[in-house]
Amino acid sequence: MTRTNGAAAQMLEEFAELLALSGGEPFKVRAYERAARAVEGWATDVTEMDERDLDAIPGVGTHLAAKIVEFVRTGTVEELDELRAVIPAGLRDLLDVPGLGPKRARQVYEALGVASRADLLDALHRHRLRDLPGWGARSEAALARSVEEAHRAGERIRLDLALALAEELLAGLRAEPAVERCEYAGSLRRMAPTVGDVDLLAASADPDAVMAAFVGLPGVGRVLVRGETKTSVVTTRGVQVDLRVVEPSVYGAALVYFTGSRAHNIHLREIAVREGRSLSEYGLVEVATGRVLAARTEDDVYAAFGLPWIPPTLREDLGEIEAGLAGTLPRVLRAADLRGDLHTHTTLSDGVSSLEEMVAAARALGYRYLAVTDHGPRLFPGVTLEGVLDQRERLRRLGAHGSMTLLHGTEVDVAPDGSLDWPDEVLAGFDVVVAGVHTALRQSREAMTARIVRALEHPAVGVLAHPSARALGRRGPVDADWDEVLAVAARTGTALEVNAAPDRLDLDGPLVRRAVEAGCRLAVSSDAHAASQLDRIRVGAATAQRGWARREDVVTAWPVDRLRRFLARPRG
Ligand code: DGT
Ligand code: CA
Ligand code: CA
Repeated sequence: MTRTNGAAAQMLEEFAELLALSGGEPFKVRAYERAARAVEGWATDVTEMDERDLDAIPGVGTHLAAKIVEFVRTGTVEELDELRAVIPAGLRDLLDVPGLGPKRARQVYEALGVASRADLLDALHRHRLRDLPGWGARSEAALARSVEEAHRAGERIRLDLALALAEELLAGLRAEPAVERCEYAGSLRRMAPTVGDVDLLAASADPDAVMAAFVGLPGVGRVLVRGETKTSVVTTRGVQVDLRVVEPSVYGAALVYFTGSRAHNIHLREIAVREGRSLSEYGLVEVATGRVLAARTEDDVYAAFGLPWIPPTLREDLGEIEAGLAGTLPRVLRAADLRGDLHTHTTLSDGVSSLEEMVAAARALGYRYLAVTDHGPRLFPGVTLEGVLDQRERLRRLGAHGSMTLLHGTEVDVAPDGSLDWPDEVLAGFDVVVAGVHTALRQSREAMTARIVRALEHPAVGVLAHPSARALGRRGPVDADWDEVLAVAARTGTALEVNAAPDRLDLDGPLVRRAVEAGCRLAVSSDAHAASQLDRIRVGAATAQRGWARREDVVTAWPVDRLRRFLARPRG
């Protein structure tokens, strides 16, 4: 994705928000949201497109094409400026309050004058919402809970955005001759779903030159701290970035230290102290003599503890040090082990790339197989059986050439009672059925567990998509009895997805670990809605690593024949 497409997408999203707040028609709001997703995923830079090219992007009609052209030409859109002027800024902040939504944000503004988050907290404390039409004590309490949860999550940054930023900054640093090596560290290197800030580490004999280059990089805004060893800045988009510079001879020790986690470091340091040693960002040192035992590489540092190199995704002090010492640390899944993808969309439902483009992109990545799994009619009423069978036919023709296996699948919606889109005989005709919960997410634990179990027990369902249905920064996981869900998935042989969409990462590390321990199979998939999004599975692999998944546990890493036998087996 290019920067301009991202900026144009943001403009369209803001439009959607403001339209929603000003009481705009829901279909119009959705049109802007859909266009934003399409523009973001579009491969050609919008600056190189005229109105007619833009019109050809799915979801972008002549009306929105004109707005994008105006935005590219002038940097803003007049109609958007007018909306901005009439809607209070504080009211817009309310849209980020999980569980409120534009309609209710407008309602509390008009009825109670709530025009900021502070106003909302105040109104919640005084129980002023429960008497509004359509509210009650229960919905008031639910909102209070979600405001509290969001507050706890703080202003953390999504992993994919932090990764893109870090890679851009590192490319800038690598162009500076004084930089010998540099990479990202901290929670970003551990591939946590969200990160508090971006930590970078560089090796150099000339820290001044590195710091000077760093503060001059494009996108760097305010400088918070500038020192010999550490400089902290805030980017123009408000993300804090810390850069540490160390001597090349201690790079490995510094990398261990700044990768963390804090708990992992503390555990290592305790072992060192017991052995008359000290561990810091400058190395592992023998206290009695001051001799440096290890510092240059991470391998050296871990080896001095009698440990194998531990992948950063495992460094959470959740048993990885004990397992390393005992020689039982598993060889976890690697991104390169993945051979294809079991969850992707095309323009048949809500994707922005055509079937042909998705297939070509998967071929270019060297995949052994690709499953195309457009939504069924429950979520996308425009998807007809005729359209699906036509897609199947086109897929078979595309698959006739070349060595990549093409699987025809569908992503079905699991209804509140656990039933699925399509009659059973239609479901049986797909190579793979991916089933996911998308609506009615606040069911009770009993109802939600029964709903998921029914989907797992359906003979045609091969994969349970994004099992917890969480949306990072917006909503937490559904309430389900996970022990029960995992036991049923293990018994029926239904794979649980590790969905790599950046706002999902679902299952996440802790649930992956429980799933592996329960004997479940996993499927790492991209849920790509654009050809450019297939490479998300890299982050999916990291998420599976965080749960100690081995290659053996992950069906998307299996040879195609074994995968096909797995998918063909009736479940239940
Ligand atoms: P974040 O930024 O909240 O997502 O999490 P981290 O893990 O990136 O934390 P951060 O940025 O505060 O520090 C980066 C790493 O530096 C951290 O993972 C471990 C190391 N570190 C920082 N402060 C301390 C400390 O006081 N003690 C120890 N042992 N390690 C520290
Ligand atoms: Ca950090
Ligand atoms: Ca930091």
